[in-house]
Amino acid sequence: MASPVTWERRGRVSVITVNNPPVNALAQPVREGMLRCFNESMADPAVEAIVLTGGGRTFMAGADINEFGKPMREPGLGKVIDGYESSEKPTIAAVHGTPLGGGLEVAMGCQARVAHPKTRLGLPEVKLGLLPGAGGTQRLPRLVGVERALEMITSGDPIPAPLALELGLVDEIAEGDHVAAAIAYAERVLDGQATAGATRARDEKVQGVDEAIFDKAKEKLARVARGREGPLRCVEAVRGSVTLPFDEGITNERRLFVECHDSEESPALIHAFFSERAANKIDDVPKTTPTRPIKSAAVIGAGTMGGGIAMNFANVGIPVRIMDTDRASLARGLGVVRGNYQRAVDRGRMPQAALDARMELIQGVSDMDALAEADIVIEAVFEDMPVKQKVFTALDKVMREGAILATNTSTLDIDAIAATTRRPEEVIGTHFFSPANVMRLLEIVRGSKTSAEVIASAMALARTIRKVGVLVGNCDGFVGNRMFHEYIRQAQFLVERGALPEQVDRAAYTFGWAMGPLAVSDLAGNDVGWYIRKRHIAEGLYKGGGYTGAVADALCEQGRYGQKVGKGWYLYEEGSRRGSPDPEVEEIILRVSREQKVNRRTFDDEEVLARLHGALVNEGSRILEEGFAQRASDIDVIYVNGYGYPAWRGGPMYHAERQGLASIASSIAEFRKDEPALWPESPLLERLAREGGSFKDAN
Ligand code: 3H9
Repeated sequence: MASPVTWERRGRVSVITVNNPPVNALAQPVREGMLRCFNESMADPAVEAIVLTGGGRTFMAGADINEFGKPMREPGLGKVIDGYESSEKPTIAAVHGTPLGGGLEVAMGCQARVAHPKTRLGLPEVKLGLLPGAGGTQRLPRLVGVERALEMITSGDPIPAPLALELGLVDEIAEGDHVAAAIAYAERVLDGQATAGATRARDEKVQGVDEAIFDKAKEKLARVARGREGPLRCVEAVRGSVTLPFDEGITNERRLFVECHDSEESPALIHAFFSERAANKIDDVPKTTPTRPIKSAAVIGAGTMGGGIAMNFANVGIPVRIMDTDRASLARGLGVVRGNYQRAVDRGRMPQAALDARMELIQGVSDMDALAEADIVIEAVFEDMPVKQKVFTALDKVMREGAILATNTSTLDIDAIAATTRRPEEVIGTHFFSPANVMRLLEIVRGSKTSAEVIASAMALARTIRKVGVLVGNCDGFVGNRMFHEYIRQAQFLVERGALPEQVDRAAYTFGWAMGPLAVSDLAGNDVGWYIRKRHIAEGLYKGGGYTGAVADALCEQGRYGQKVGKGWYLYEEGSRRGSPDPEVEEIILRVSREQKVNRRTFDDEEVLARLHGALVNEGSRILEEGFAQRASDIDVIYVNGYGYPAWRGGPMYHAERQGLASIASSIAEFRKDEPALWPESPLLERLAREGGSFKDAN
């Protein structure tokens, strides 16, 4: 097989090019090829300098993530980098695209770096539960200083080329072609011109560092990382750049890298990375399906959701009209949007000019005719079928041919909405998660008639507005909320039978969830769940028992709708989002338990988690076998990006496999004995548990 790395001589300079599409990952054949081309260039007396570059869309975007978890195949990346760094012939990296992770480590190993102006450089390993393991934690601090290196390595966020130049991470920004610029740079080095230098990063000194910076960084990270070790190990590795000679720093980095690699969080985060990419693939909607350009958008409803959805469009330069028939609501909604941007400006995250530009793109209108020419319209009105159907009947009359008609419903039947139009193939669900301008998930719901082109266009739109789109089927609550419904039912059950809200939430939070289930209800509004429970009762969902909403109903009857009114499952002080336990809630709980003639008992945290997670996995498995999710990993993507499930645990389905499906199925079977209506059977889960199978086999 042809090597993915080639070299050619251009005058005195050897240009070594890596071609391993799509992102030039540093797989074993690449490492071998880089070493071979280097050795051949060194052996050629006509070569006086070496330029290393990547073909296609980017310089190397890192190690090949598929290789982790398998035995390392020689040559290791460190060995390759050592060659380029210690070379007697100057080595220059010509970078473009996204030199990330091992890719940036290679570039830092070269003796100078010339960058295309649009390059973004970074060490994102921490996002995969790893740390830069090919010298990055030792070379970056030497090039940009310890403080900046710590920030880049512990956040994993890339920096743009102009900043990299300012910090000394790159030596020059190319004006034209970056490879030609790197060759010219090499020529200047060879000619000894003062404007160009080629030095070894390892020889730079890190000086004047107050070591307290490391403990402070760890303290800060421990609060956010909550149980994760990877970010803390990153700090320890960078500390080595100050306290140890270079080679010992490298040994220390390697030891910490291996610890990360062998941890539980790294494979889980790698699963999350690949799952996100897999979600893009849809069996019956091939990549070649045409997509419709979306150059203008419209949103119906100027509430919190509508405003948040509109911001997504404005953020990427797409003009958007928000419609609300009530002028006061419209003005209030636009005010909230402006307020959100203003907060970003006040915190220094956005310049004032960007606020102005984005507000310019958002136009409030009170007449549906004003939306007619939009490429997509997203309805975000009250979650009520007749209300939504009325909107769609009107949209069908007004919207131009070829427009996509989307609903932001979080639970309702897309087909029943589409049926009110003469174009059900153009109707799709785009379920945003609150706050819609922040949460990354976009559940894309296909109706029975939605066309492949509309599905492909909605998936493409998700990427354009920087969301993670996951295609799901049309069932009550779709994937995320259908599972969440079971999870909340368990949380309510626990409270009704003996636990207190703070115990349930603490167990979930300690596991790593962003918030416990009852705190989430307070945030979303307890009235929302109440409304849905009433609908479910009317639809006969609890005819066979299994209703656990009595305490939640009692809270709502007393107006305890959650954060927005200052009280719900918890009590909220004016302006605070952090609730504290309220003795009044405890009284309500005890009263309801008495009324239900429940003998309250204690639950340990292990059982709390077994019930919460058992409910999620059981329902996830049912969704999978009913075909409403394409694959188990899609469910993980939904939970990590839309529900605050800890990414470093991979997702509920991944975590379940890790725990063992047999043990989960057996706990569920135990729970089912006492509460059959709460634990509907999942034949798939039971079969996989019996046969030792994996959800992957069921995709
Ligand atoms: C590392 O470097 C460790 C070292 O420090 C130490 C070593 C000793 N490997 O995201 P996209 C695939 S850790 C394998 O859709 P985009 C991806 O799965 C690594 N495959 O494109 C997808 O495949 P498919 C540090 C990779 O343009 C395809 O490429 N580096 C890798 O939106 C396109 O990806 C990172 O963590 C990889 N490293 O974004 C960078 N990267 O088409 C991770 C991508 O079959 N990568 N693929 O679904 C990224 O952040 C983005 O992919 C990137 C491109 C920004 C590069």
